[in-house]
Amino acid sequence: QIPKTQLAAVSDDASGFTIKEIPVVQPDQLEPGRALVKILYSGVCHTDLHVIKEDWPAKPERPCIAGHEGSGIIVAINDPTSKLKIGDRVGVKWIAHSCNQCDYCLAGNEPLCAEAKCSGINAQGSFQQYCPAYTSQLTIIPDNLDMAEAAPILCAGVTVYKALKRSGARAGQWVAIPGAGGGLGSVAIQYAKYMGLSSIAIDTGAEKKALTAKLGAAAWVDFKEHPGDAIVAAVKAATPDGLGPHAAIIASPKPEAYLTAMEYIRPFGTVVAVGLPPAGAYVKADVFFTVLHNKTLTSSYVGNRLDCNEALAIAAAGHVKTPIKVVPFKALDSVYDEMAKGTIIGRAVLDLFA
Ligand code: 8ID
Ligand code: ZN
Repeated sequence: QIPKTQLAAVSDDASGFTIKEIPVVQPDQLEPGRALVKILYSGVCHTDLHVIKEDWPAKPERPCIAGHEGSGIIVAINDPTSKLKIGDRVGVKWIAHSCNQCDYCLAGNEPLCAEAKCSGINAQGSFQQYCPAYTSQLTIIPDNLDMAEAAPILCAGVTVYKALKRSGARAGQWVAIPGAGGGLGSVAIQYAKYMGLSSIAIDTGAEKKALTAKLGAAAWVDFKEHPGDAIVAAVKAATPDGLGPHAAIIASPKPEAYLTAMEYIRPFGTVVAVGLPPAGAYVKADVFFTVLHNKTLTSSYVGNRLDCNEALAIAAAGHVKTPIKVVPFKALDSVYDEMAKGTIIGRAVLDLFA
């Protein structure tokens, strides 16, 4: 029942992509260590847009098939050493492969593995109906989690969950989330709440304000109403003692969010860099006050396999529900357009067979 051809979003250059018919890797053609995953749903992450547009120093190998929030079913496998089997519900993530033997992998830092492969960069991603995935990084999706809802957890969910852990913020404390109305931000609010944190949603527009309030944000700051440095006072004022949040998870794809965060976090606070604006973006930190106020700048890059399992389990238990809009595969172009304009509320998820 595995077809010979499939639809895939293939990008030949930075101008875009086309959805076209390409061959399906047949079971007897699968390389060792691979499984063929029938992709049912794939979230569209802003990373996919950065990748095909070549925003970053890391450029994709062409032709590239992006997509890294793919949920699907294993329909063939060539890996006798793996416990995975045909019929398993699995997720295709940003980290598509890691060696699992180097020091980074052994310590649970697979994203830093020198041999890591990334979906859309040097591995095929989930914007295709049948993905020849590496078994090394396939993630099992819990039975009781809806496949469309599971998709965004595979990147947005695990990334913000890990970033919140790396912030060191504890129950009772405050966290600012620039980008709160987007894919990463809308789940960050919910993981933060689950971890006992109060969040300050930073984004723009009435719809995102309403969404972030519904998802449990304790406060709202519209970045367009407080341009430039004016946002510093507004974010500090959103905390009960006026000192500012204990942490900030930067989930914005634009560089502006990196210019004020080190200033609005409270003394001893931590900024976690997550959003990845195009090359040439910098974090602004005044040296004197960074030292005198003992502030920390750190970063977080997706998460490891255990982080992802935890993020999925928290969602499966009902604590996190990504605000998704499921659209047909052929809508990918308009999703990218809206994403570039910043008008997507939450996360768009493609139905690969609609
Ligand atoms: O591992 C990582 N570090 C990782 C993992 C996954 C994604 C990093 N990312 C990066 C993406 O590459 C992208 O740069 O995180 C960024 C956010 O991805 P996303 O959540 O998928 O983007 P989105 O759904 O488009 O949401 C972005 C939101 O940011 C708001 C927009 O209004 C939108 O709601 N925003 C913008 I544009 N400028 C802002 C600003 N100055 C802002 N919010 C606050 N302040
Ligand atoms: Zn992503």
